[in-house]
Amino acid sequence: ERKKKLEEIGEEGYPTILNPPSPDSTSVASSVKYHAEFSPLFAPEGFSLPKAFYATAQSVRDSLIVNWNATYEYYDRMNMKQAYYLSMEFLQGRALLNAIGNLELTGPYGDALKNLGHNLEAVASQEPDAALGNGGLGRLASCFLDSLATLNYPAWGYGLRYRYGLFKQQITTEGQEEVAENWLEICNPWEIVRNDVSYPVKFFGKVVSGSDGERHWIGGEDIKAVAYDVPIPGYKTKTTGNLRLWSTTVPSEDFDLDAFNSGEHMKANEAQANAEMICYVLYPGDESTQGKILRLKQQYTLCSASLQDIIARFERRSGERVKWEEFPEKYVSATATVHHQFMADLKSVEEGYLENMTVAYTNHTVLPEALEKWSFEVMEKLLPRHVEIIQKIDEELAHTIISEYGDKDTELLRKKLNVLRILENVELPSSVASLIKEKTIVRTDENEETEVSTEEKGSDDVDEEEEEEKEKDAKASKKAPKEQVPEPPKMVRMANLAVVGGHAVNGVAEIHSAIVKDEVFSDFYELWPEKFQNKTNGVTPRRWIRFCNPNLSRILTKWIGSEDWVLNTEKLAVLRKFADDKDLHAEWIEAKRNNKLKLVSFIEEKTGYTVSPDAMFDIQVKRIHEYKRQLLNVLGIVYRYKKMKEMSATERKVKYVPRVCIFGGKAFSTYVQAKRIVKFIIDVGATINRDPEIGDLLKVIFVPDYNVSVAELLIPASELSQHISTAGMEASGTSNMKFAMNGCVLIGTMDGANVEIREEVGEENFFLFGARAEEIAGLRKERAEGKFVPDPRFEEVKDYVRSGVFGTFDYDELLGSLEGNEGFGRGDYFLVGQDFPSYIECQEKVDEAYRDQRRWTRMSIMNTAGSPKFSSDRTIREYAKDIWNIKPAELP
Ligand code: T68
Repeated sequence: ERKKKLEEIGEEGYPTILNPPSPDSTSVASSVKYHAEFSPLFAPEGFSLPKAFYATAQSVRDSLIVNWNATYEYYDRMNMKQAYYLSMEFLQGRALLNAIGNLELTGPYGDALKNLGHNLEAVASQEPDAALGNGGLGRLASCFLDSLATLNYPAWGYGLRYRYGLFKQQITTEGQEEVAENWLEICNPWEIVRNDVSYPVKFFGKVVSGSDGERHWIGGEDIKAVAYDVPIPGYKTKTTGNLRLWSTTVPSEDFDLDAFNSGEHMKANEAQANAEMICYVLYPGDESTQGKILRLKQQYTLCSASLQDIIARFERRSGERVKWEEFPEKYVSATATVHHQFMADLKSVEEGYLENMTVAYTNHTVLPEALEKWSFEVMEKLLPRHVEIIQKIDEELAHTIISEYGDKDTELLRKKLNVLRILENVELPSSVASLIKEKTIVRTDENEETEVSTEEKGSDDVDEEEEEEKEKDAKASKKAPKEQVPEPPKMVRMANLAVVGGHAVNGVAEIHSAIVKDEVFSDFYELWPEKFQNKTNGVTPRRWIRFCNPNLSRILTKWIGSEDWVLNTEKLAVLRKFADDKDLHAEWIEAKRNNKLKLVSFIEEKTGYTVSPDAMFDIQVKRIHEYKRQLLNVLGIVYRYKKMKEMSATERKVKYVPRVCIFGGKAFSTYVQAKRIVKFIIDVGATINRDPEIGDLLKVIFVPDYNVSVAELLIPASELSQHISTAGMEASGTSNMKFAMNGCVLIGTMDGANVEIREEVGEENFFLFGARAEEIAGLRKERAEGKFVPDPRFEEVKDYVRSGVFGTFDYDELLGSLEGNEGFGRGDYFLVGQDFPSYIECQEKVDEAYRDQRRWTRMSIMNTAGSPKFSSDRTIREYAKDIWNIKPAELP
């Protein structure tokens, strides 16, 4: 079809793609100088590093805009189906080196800057990280954008333009401190504000029936979402994707001039402040009701503005005749992230065009606290019309459930309604309720029939019965009856809404997708098995090998024979042939050592500690979370330290390989236990690093403010990388893929993508330990029953910490969480004690393998060679084919 259309319109129908600053250093230099001179950001005199960065970025942006416009125009004319990736997070990191790398202009920019007195790397390091995300979820979204553009898929990302990204982390002897990340302080040189692209977004108000028979949402608070576009260059292609970020403000007529003139200055500004607040921070605290409302406002703003934009584009591209029934097939395949897919803001949902057709739901976590529920009352206030629509969807779902289970088993019907419904503790309309009542007549004995309505009983049966018993007891003892149990809160389960509304639901690694099907959404899976899929995550080999590890890239290109591996990671498998080649080994070791040397200086600069490049670099970097078990790692280090102290100098040199244990990661500001873990790591480091007896045999480093740029430095320098979550809890993990690609050997549990990495790189090249996902429930149960007998080494290590070796901080709350056997917060929910023995034994095997450098280098090569599957290009192709139904379209 496309070919035909091309013939019709002819090549002239398309804009000539200008060759932006032609790729020679003279033209690049003059473009940079132009921006340095005319950019209003800096005083005219001088050419400081920051000024050089902004001028360079603006010069690169010129090239991106030319390609962006051509791409946009092309999609417009071809009217092709486009995918939209909606995510509350995008963790883009720095863009300069990535952009000039993708445009193949690294050489000319390097030379031009040299002529202007600067070094490209130093200029690039001026760029603040765009940290509009927390971790894996946001970084995945950014890798996807890179692959989409590189593979010429017509696709855009939609997100929010947070004024403050993820906080900056400062590390002191007290632990973590958070400082606001003012990433827009100078300006974001990559974005293009589209003041002509804005949409109204409404909150609160009420719904009335109009004379046209329709329901209308009126009154309330109106804000305006304005589009900011960030061009996303593909690698070696003109296709330039787009990340459209919404910023919120008031419609201009909303400024209260009267209030202002009568001296009420703050009041005049109130609406403005309220609107702008929505995009102020990423994940505003949601402990207060106000915080909850703000988060819901954020999620709704993203969905509402993006959908209005998508629909406006559809209408515009359709010309005179808008065929709504074509919308799903021709246009949208929005993939929404986590619980943010609140898509009911469409008349078309009611008309049935969009539902089940165009929205796909990707689940990224099985942690119960992340499967978000909204208070029905809060939602009713904030989005009254949507709640009506949700009720309608919920009612339809109830009918589906009744027709599926109603005639079989009344207990089952009740159970299914309880788990599957979108609305929790909310009554169904009387017509449906009576239908259910009809179906749920329970025989209590042979002569008597009792009616039990689902709404009255449901999961609270036991409590109510107990309550009655207690009342009887109270009467008998002539005491006043106890107060009634408060009504259970009415909630909207967003994940259920997403499963019901999505045409596809997927997990992000094989094991996670199995858990999604068989545990988290097993009842939905029974209802609609065809919806469920797996799409194993991936990462972009451009940023995560080619640009962050030039030393390794040169080796790969040389041994593979060309640079094709950047686009076809399958080629990496060629390395297997040379896994024992002495020359490759020598080059491989040298590249790793050079990367380690860079990290040594960075560590010294950031922490003041000097570490030896001859030691093994053992790294765990990720968000600090109990389930990710940084605590297991650090307790393992403590155990190692204690054993070293018990030995003679010679003994410990024979037994242990010198190691630098590096941690990095941020703890959510209100997550107390995670912050204690940070403090603990710092204290352990403070003691060990200053112990003259230990010297270079063991160092413990906490790298402050871990972010994308720091990862780009750490990953290439790493030799052992830890992915040690409690099995079944890490949906996928994506840094494990980056480490493997960069020739790093993994130690890990059978969790997330570890399972597939191990399969690809070979068991002998992966250090596996710990309980399996299918054992976890049983182990927790045993634990709760007091049957768990801790390993004496685990007790020993905790006692050692308690003895005060690492300072006077009270670690009782932290260690206490690993003890006892009752519930969350205690009773070692994440099974650190359970896995401790197998972990330390596995670490001994690591030492043994590392001591044999030939064996280790082979393992390292096999990890890179085994990583082709983990390119996000593969992931994106699978999504495009199996879920989104979009095709690549290269610009003519
Ligand atoms: C991560 N999820 C998974 N956040 O933890 C990680 N956030 O295993 C996986 O590799 C990655 O997603 C990409 O798929 C997150 O970072 C969430 O899932 C989440 C959920 C609700 C609220 C906030």
